[in-house]
Amino acid sequence: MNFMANLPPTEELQKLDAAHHLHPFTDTKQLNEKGARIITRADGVYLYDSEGNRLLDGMAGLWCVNVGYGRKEILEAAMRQMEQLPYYNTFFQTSHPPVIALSEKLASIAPDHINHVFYANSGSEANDTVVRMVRHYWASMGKPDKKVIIARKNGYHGSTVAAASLGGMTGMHAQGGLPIPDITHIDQPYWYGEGGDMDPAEFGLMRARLLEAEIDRIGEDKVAAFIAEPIQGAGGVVIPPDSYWPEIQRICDEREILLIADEVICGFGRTGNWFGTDTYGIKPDLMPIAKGLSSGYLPIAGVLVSDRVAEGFIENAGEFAHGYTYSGHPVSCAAALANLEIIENEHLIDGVRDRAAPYLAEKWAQLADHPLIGEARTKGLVGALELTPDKAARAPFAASKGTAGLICREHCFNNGLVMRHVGDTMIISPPLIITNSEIDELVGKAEKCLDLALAELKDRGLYK
Ligand code: PXG
Repeated sequence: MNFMANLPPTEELQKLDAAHHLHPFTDTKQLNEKGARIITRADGVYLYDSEGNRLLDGMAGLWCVNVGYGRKEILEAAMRQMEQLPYYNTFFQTSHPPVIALSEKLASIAPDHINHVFYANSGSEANDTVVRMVRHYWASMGKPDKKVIIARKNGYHGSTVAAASLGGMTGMHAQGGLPIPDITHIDQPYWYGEGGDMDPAEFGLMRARLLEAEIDRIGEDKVAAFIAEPIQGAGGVVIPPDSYWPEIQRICDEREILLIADEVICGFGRTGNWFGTDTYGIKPDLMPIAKGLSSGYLPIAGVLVSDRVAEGFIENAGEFAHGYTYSGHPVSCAAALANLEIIENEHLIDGVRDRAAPYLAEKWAQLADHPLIGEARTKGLVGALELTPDKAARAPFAASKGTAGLICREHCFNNGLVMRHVGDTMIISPPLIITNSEIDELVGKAEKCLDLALAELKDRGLYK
């Protein structure tokens, strides 16, 4: 059935969706009872559903639509490339203009010591590449025992077997027999949730030094790398105290291990610089990238590789028996190039740093006065609100984790705002093009929905 031209009623779409479509990260039984919300089009920072509702997309899709919806330049670039060369691979000693141009472009915007890229189609694939590349690198350098990758609890690196193993979500590990061997997890720098009475700076140092302790426990000769997101996104926008990253960098500099900064969310302007590593002054050896690389218009991802690793790898690794049919897909590369051009031509990153981020920070901070909010934090254009029934104690609700978050998210959805919840933390990551008046709208709606959530929590006896 092709109903793209003439859309059937919402109910019919929902029925068909329930009959044939298994959704990611979804309890299908629960969804099918309720019916999915059908998003039919989008423009700028707004989504429209099949019932004609307009929603402000506070999540930029899934942290990816950095340049906003409806950008004709990307559409036209993809169309031109489809006409010219819709597909060819990069496996058997061939290349093509869009992948060459994009690689050169990425080398120019990446930190100075990074000049190579290996392509994938999703952040998960990029992180699977990371695991194999890092282990094969050390083996090629004559150190095959350096296999262990240290990651973080509650980190998110994707959903494939290796990427979910790097991730520190225990609920994911429980499904499908993860993690794979030789991956360990240390505690995250989540001050609000785990810092107790400690000063944030002191807490940041303490959590960073867990890396040193873990390297000592395992033995430096067995550790290949440490991987972390500059800001933990899916884990609930965990913005580390300023003391955290410099200490991690010191440890990595002193030890023979690679530093991997997962830039899938932070990359391409989200924190007010090209990369989260620029914002935090980190010098990583590898950077997985995805999402904002094409603003989600087409799937494309990659691993940016430092000169140190690339040189050793090229010299010693021989054939790297790894790659995807669509590594460096020409149409995705053309879309990514057009996307990067928009980011540059419209000075979107300066706009985040100098205008949108400070404006959001000021408005968002005011939400901390709301009776339901224990902490309101932002960095660049990501933000989080911690819901609590007791601000002073940062106490959890007397209900299973996520109950209050879900209540709040539902009110947001029903009132024209997409704001996600991770447990009882509300999070946002709007498109970088968001204007100040759209930020006003976002924060105004968030406040209204906090009021509605508070009333419902009181009704249910969860807030006294
Ligand atoms: N690394 C990071 C830091 C991510 O946030 C991935 C890797 C995996 O990317 P792919 O393209 O394979 O999904 C991600 C993805 C959420 C949510 O609900 C977050 C992601 C994906 C899906 C949902 O916050 N991040």
